[in-house]
Amino acid sequence: MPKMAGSRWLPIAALSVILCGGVHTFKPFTFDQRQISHGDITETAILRKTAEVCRDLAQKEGRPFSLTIDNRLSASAVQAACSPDSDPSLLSSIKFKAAIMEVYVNNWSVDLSLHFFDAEYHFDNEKFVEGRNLITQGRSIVKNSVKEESFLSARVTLGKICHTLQDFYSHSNWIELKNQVPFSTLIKPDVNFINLADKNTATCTDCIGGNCENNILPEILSAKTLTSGYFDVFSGKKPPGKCSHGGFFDRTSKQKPLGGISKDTTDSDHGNRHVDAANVAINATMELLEDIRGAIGDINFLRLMGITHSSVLAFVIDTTGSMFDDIEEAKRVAFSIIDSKQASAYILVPFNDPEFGPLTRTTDADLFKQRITALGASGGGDEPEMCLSGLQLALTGAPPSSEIFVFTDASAKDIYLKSTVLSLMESTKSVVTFMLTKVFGARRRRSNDNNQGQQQQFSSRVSSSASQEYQQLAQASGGLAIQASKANLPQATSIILDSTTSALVTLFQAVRDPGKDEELIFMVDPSIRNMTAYITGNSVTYSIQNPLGVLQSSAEPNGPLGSIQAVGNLNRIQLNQQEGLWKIHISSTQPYQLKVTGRSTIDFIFTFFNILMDPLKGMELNEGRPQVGKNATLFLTVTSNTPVSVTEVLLVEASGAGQTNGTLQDLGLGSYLMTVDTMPEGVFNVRVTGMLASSSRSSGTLFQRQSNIQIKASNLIVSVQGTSNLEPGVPITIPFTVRSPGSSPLYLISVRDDKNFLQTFTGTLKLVNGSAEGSVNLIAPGDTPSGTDVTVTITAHSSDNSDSNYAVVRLSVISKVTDINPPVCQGNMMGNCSGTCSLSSWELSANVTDVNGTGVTSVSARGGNGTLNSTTFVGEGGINVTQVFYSASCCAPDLELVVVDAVGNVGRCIYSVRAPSTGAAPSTGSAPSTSVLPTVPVTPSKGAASMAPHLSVWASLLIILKAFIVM
Ligand SMILES: *[C@@H]1O[C@H](CO)[C@@H](O)[C@H](O)[C@H]1NC(C)=O
Ligand SMILES: *[C@@H]1O[C@H](CO)[C@@H](O)[C@H](O)[C@H]1NC(C)=O
Ligand SMILES: *[C@@H]1O[C@H](CO)[C@@H](O)[C@H](O)[C@H]1NC(C)=O
Ligand SMILES: [Ca+2]
Ligand SMILES: [Ca+2]
Repeated sequence: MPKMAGSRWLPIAALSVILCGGVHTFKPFTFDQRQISHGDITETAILRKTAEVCRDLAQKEGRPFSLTIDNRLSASAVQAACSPDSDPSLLSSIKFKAAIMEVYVNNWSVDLSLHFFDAEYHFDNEKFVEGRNLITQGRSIVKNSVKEESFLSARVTLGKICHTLQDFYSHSNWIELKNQVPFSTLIKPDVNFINLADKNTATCTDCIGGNCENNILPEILSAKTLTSGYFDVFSGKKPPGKCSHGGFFDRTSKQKPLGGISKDTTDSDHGNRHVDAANVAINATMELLEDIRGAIGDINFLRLMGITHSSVLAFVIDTTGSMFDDIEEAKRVAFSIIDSKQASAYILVPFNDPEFGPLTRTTDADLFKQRITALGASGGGDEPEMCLSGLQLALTGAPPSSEIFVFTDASAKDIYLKSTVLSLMESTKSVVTFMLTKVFGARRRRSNDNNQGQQQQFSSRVSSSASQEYQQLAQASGGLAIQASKANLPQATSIILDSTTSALVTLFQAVRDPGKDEELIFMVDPSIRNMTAYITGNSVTYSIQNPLGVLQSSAEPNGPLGSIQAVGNLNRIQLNQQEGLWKIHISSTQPYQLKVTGRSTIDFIFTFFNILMDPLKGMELNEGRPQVGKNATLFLTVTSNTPVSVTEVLLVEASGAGQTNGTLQDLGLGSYLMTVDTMPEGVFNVRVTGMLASSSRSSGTLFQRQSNIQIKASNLIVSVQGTSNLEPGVPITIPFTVRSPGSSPLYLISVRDDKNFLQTFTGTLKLVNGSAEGSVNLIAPGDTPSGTDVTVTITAHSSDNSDSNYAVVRLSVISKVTDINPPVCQGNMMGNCSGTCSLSSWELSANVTDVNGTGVTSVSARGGNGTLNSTTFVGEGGINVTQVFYSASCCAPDLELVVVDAVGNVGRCIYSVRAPSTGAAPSTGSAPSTSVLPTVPVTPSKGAASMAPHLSVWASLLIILKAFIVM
């Protein structure tokens, strides 16, 4: 039976409109402001929780914190509140926004994958135990991934479990049971479910006409019995008397009892509770985030959310015999960046031949200094070295959108990894710059160059074809291939210092091969600081004109527009500030590349979506290259610390003047959707143009940004369905599909991973009716630590190698978790706080234990600013006890101890010396499993801010499906 897919939380409305002939009234680009989507819920929860973490850190450090934490926060406001020491005009929130986007795109992917049909992923069919298992297992992965510094993997899993958690509030009767707080049992595997409806218990009567109030049976409501709607696209079967999900796709709701109870949209059967459900889902998401925060700590929580305003320093260094000078120079640059605190994380990958790696990834500057100091230059044998193997490790290990620098003087022996490296660049959007040095003959070869002039003859180990390969890789990512002599390298490395400054943006870039006489024009807005242009190429001459008409030629190192530094094939031009249209007139017949950067808070990130509909497998979200000749959807987020609006998004030809326009839709909160009708062939950058609201001008000012990464479309699609996690020692198979309408039926598959877990894979695929399936088999060794991630790149090439596409899969290794109980506390409070608070103090002495568990690994204090000390001893029965002493002024009467065990179970012990309040006890879903002394009642603040939902991405993504569905 052909399967079809629809939606759960929001898109069902959009789809059913399409399918029910509502096409005539459905306006694809006018979105319904009343709906709150998974994306809205996730983003709101992350913004609020992140703001709370920063507020608590400020409190701990005695700093003021003035941000009001409600549902209307913006990423730039939270970023600013979290970065009190930064210059706000150079404080970009792009990494924060990118992290949020990574989380919610993975949240969506649960609906756009095989899991669409799996009830437990959506808390359908009363699968409460199974749904909770997904959440708590996923939560362990998140915590372990963070421990291993695999933040991207942590976000992937976090997004998925947020989906399941949020669906509970839409698909169960929790809201109808008049609960206004999250159901904490969903994140507490040690608490038993009570009052679940039995399989034989009827729960519903008919709901006819939609938005029905009373189809849940009165005895279910009065006994507070928990149930959820059944959902089935195919058979429509459900146990007798059970509630359904409801909506167009759910055939169970066409059986008695008719109708459903979902709150996915305001148009759902229980749509009048949509907003209530979404608001509790926001708080439930925050509760999950709070639990994760407890286990990983505040600093790691902020790193997980991308709240870091300094960059990552990522070096891939050739350590073969001739590299002594280069390594010394890399060391010097790294030390200077570390000492000026320009980077917050460091990545180092050495490569040699045949060895490469290991990857060092650390936030510890001293460790990085040690590792880079320990590098020596030796070995390597023949000329080519394992450069791309090293680069592959860096691309998979570095955060997305990193700047990676490769130092080498040799060609790549592993050039067969080129397509893998390109795929990883595209999927991570990291920028790779090559520092290619040339050896003066004396070092390795005979030479005739004793003259010191510019006309020196180089003797390069890098052959010209190899340097072309590096150039292609650099350009594809938006980086540069810089060629310098070893002696000149120190002048060329200023580019590394440039690109580790904060708020770095790309204004313009172009490549030409061959060059021609041409004028290139770009727009500079008033937010831009430290504008720098880079031109790489041999014998390139140019002149630059600023918006006032002032000229400077390449022959003037210090002119009216700025200073030019020429070294090797690189011209670095630091330009004085001047907003308006700049022109660079380049005359050269040689290939060249131009890139213009600056510092600004206005930046953007994007991803292409292919929405696939497979008659056998359902719907799928695919993030590979878009398809040639088909419509393509680009999801885009813009950040800025001042109000901006995007007016145009173009695909601009990387090596020519061609441009492709699309339809732009504003989704709110800085997000946009751009749809290109027909994806052209060729290589493109994304260019975003918009308006900067300016207080001094009535009309506003234009800004322009360009993507670093080059995009190209493909005739084929490689997609991976329903990936799972890896258990140490247990083999898994990842099935993948290659689809192409093209004429070439034979495809060559290459599969690579960064951990050597790969066993076998399908090497060639012959497409039948435009598609074929293959598989990849992996195994993680038995001793692989939980939280290790592996990045698998599956690339398909047409047999003539003219076309390729890829899928990048990230999997996490997770061992079975048997300890599900958080540590517990037993404490005594001492002191008398009845008088003037500043004159008295109180103390707590508590024993923290994790009986039969993995042991207490951390105890921290939240809320108070007293002093905390702890010691451990072996108590009765040989149990390890962590003894905690806390003392604080009576003016700080509250304390929350956060106690964590070795697998990340978080317990909270709440103490207060306030007079017990007479307010009602909080109606949480389950009692805390820790011993609690007088508790501070949780009083919900009045006037909870109304959601300002941004428009649903879904509504518009799904219009794309129209074509599939009517077929
Ligand atoms: C969510 O939590 C906030 C406090 O964190 C509270 O003010 C609000 O009322 C809660 N909303 C719901 C719907 O529970
Ligand atoms: C950026 O420009 C400012 C002046 O506008 C200058 O003081 C500063 O040194 C520059 N920073 C860098 C990293 O070039
Ligand atoms: C996408 O392309 C199909 C034809 O391939 C067309 O029917 C559909 O309307 C297009 N969708 C959009 C949003 O342009
Ligand atoms: Ca070699
Ligand atoms: Ca435990």
